[in-house]
This record gives sequence, C-alpha cells and structure tokens, in this order.
Amino acid sequence: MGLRGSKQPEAQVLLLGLDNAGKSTLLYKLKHNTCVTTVPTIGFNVEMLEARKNRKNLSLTVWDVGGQRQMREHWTKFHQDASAVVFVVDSSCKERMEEARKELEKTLGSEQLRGRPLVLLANKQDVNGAVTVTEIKDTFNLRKICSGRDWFVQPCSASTGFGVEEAFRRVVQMVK
Ligand SMILES: Nc1nc2c(ncn2[C@@H]2O[C@H](COP(=O)(O)OP(=O)(O)O)[C@@H](O)[C@H]2O)c(=O)[nH]1
Ligand SMILES: [Mg+2]
Repeated sequence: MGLRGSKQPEAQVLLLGLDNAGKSTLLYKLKHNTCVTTVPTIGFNVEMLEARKNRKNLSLTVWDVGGQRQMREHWTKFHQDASAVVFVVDSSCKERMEEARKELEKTLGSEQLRGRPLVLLANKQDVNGAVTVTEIKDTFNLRKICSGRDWFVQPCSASTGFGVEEAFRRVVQMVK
C-alpha cells in the first residue's frame, strides 16, 4: 500500500445474495442516500464508496453481482480480489431462506474467500413478519458455516435506510 505512493488504500467488497434480496436498493441507498426504483440486475453494478478507517481514507469498490440463477456461476470470478463479503437476505421471504442458505454456504466454501469477513444483512426488516436476526443465525447455522472468519449479522431495511449505515460501518471495520 505505502509503496504505491499517495494512492489511498482500497478494498473490494462483494455484495451477494439471491435476486430480489435488495442488493441494488442497498447500494444506491449507500451511494446516494436515495431510494431508486431498481430493475433486476443483469450482469453487475459497481460503485465506489469512500470511508474512513484508522484515520485514513479508504475507497471501497462494491460489486453488486446479479443474483439470478444464471449469474451465480459468475460470482466466483469476483471472489479473488474481495476483502469482504456482504450477503443480503430478504427476511420477508421465508420460502427462499433455504435457497439463500445454500448459496451462502457455497460462497463461503470458495477457496479464494477463505478467511474473508462476512456481513450478513437481514434486509427488509420493515416488512411485517420478517424473520429476525436470531432466527436467521439459527436457520443458516452461521456459527458453524462461518468458523474461521469474522462475521456479523445486521438487521436493516434498504428501503427505509434503517441499519444501512451501521452495516456499512461494520464492513469498513471488518475489511483487512
Ligand atoms: N419492503 C422492502 N422492500 C425492499 C427492501 N429492499 C429492497 N426492496 C425491494 O425489493 C425488490 C428487489 O430489490 P433489488 O434491490 O432490485 O434486489 P436485488 O435483486 O438484490 O438487487 C425491489 O422491489 C425493492 O424495492 C426493503 O428493505 N424493504
Ligand atoms: Mg440488483
């Protein structure tokens, strides 16, 4: 880092999760603090976010890779350079919890992501009857599948903005 002169530290963050989990909404909330009408992401969105860490600027490049099934095989191409993984779950959709759990497990099994911190976002907490953080920790068996890495579960709502800043601060804190 220091050898590259004045270039400021940067980190790549992978934003993953099933389609419709709220990844793009979250990214735009963070970037512009607005709610935009998203369209399903084909391919990927990428945004640069500025943060402060250890009294230095840190630029985070966030890769929001489309969550549709046919895109998931491409997730692995982004693994190599990732400093952290943010996995977004639609807490209002119990029907797809198992599918989400399987994808997360597969992601965490990637050799290239070994030891990388995970922030799991229990999104859509504004929806009545949304699954709680405790329930998600249990259903996903997080303690087990996250052994050997730092992890944290943050409840949030990308629509209202609740928990979104906290989630971002966690990510900044956890990137190495
Ligand atoms: N109620 C609610 N809806 C959300 C939230 N986050 C995203 N959505 C909606 O969920 C849908 C999918 O969001 P999108 O960001 O496109 O999901 P992506 O496929 O993961 O990028 C959109 O209709 C969003 O408005 C949330 O926190 N609460
Ligand atoms: Mg999207």
